[in-house]
Amino acid sequence: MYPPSRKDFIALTLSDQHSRSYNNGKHRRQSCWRKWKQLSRLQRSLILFLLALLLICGLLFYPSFSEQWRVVSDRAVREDWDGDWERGLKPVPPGVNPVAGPAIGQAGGAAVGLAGVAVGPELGPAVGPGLIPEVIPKVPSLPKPLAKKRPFPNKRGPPSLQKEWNVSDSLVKPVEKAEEEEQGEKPLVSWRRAMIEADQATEPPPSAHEKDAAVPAVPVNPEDAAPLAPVSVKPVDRLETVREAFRHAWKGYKEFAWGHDELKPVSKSYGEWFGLGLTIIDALDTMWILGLKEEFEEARKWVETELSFSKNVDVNLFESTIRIVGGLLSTYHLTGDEMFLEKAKDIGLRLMPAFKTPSKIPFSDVNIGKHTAHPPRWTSDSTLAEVTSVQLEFRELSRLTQDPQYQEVVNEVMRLVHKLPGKHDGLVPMFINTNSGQFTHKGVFTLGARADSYYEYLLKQWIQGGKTEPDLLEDYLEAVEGVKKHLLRTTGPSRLTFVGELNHNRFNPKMDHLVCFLPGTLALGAHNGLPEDHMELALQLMETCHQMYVQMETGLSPEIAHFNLQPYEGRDIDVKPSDRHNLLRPETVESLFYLYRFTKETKYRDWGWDILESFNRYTRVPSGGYTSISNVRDPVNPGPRDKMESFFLGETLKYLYLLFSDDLELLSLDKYVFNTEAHPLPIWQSPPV
Ligand code: DMJ
Repeated sequence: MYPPSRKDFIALTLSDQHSRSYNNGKHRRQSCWRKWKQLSRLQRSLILFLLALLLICGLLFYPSFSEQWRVVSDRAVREDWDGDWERGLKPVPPGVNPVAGPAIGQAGGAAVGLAGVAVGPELGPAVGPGLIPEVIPKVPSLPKPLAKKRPFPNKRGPPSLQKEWNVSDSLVKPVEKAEEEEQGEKPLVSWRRAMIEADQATEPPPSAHEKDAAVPAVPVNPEDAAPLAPVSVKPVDRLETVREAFRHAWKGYKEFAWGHDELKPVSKSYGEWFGLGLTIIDALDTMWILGLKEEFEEARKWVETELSFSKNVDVNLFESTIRIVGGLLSTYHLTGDEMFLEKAKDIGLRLMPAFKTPSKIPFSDVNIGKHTAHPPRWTSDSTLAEVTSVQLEFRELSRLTQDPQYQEVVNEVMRLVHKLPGKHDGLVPMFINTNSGQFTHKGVFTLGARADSYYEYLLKQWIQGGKTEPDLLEDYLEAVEGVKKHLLRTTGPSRLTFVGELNHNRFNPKMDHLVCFLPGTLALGAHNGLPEDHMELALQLMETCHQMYVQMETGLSPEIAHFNLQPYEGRDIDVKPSDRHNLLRPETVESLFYLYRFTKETKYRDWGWDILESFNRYTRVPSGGYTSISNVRDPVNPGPRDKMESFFLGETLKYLYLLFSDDLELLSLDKYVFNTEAHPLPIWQSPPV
């Protein structure tokens, strides 16, 4: 053998490598094939099946993957555009003339926007001579915060398949149609999901002035915006709008919660509290007042045939008294139908065991089936507002039945509290012990939760009884002085008057929305001859409660507001994250009703109208019902809580209706006194015995 030359060596090496790799490949292929042949027939079929499946999936999903990529790249462009929006370069939607004024969300902004809006009786804000758009149609079911972005064409279908908009569509769009469109065009998987969709391709949020001036829905296409022909528009009928809201709420309740306590409108189900059809009973007199005969009849039938109090169930004395006893008694008065009185007697009697306590201060809970009562598991205390806010109803029950036992037990509570030490210039602590009959947790004084309706019922019992019970008046007058002395302050920036809380001599500038019953109560007192400065205070507090709505981005008040006492510019109202919810509460519209009745100032109606519009905008659920929300500061996602409290129908809508009604004799405040759940009871013609 001769040694190979360098060239030969390279050639040999290459050929060797080649043949090795070739041989290796060949070998691999052969061994793969051998392995394949070694597999059982079943294994081979399985592998072939999986491969085929993969291929099919690939073919099926390819278009949607590519669409997603396209959306992602579109969104990048949109975010740029939205960024402009948030930075203040807000695009003006076609058809809306820009109006100078502070942006909503800035302190006082929306309030300024209200100025100059002319409103006639039962008419909405005028937007131009002879052009008052119908507002019922303008009842969006969900927030539609961002603009339908024309620069980014809708890729879901060819233009010919997209909905055509025209002027008459946008100006006079019936509610049903609006709902159909919302449901039809963007199927609702859930509310939250729907809002995500609204985010991506809907209309811009209305600015303060748009909202206030009741500007009609804006056509999305600039060409459509041109007014081609005169459009016939109907005047706003505020009363009809309230009726429509009621019907919408009732629709949801009827469909998903009939016979149960509360509607859960988003999940289309119900919540049970006492299992007594609370919403039906709470809403009875509202239906009667609103003239909703059909709805009233079906509710009446349910009460007559289905409602039974013979149930082994614990109910809260206060809640069942103000909602059930109050609701049944007021409906009896309005209709003269004895069936309601019989039912009221039945539940009234079943609640009586609550008063069998060592102190005569009632327990909070009663089992209406077993005729037993007890305090909550963790304490023998009762809430002060609860034990002192069942009096109007029990007293009326005695008058109607001529059975004194009801009024005796509640009058005894008032006598005890009247002479009880521990008040602070008429202000009461929040708890009272059912054994000792003494105040507990002394040192905290509030006009909000747990104390609120104590003050309200002092005045209202005095009025109910024909102003003949001096202790009630004395306690009320002293309490108002106590409020002025200890709880009243004004904010630094805008001098808003508010009622704070006292916590062991430390002032806390915190006010519950619940306190907004106070302007109405103070005004009612002044109307009944109490000092004129009560009325002045009522007007100031009404303004503050109004600001608690208009300074929020949704136009709805938070549950609790904190006020700024610092003497410098800034926001008057701060809301802590945990206080940002709105439960569809009535107190502000309740006070607006009283103030309108006593002053006839149309601004109170306009404020109420704005609140109704905000409820429609942010709390209305398309399939029926309204929901409490978690965040009044977030119009994009107010966070539906899936609960419609019975007081929305019992109180909120009723007070709105009465606020807009020109018939001042409809439940005249000289003839009726409203219980704390808005159920009107007659003022007695003869003094109590
Ligand atoms: C209602 O049940 C009554 O108005 C009560 O006095 C307070 N809470 C709710 C409404 O907010």
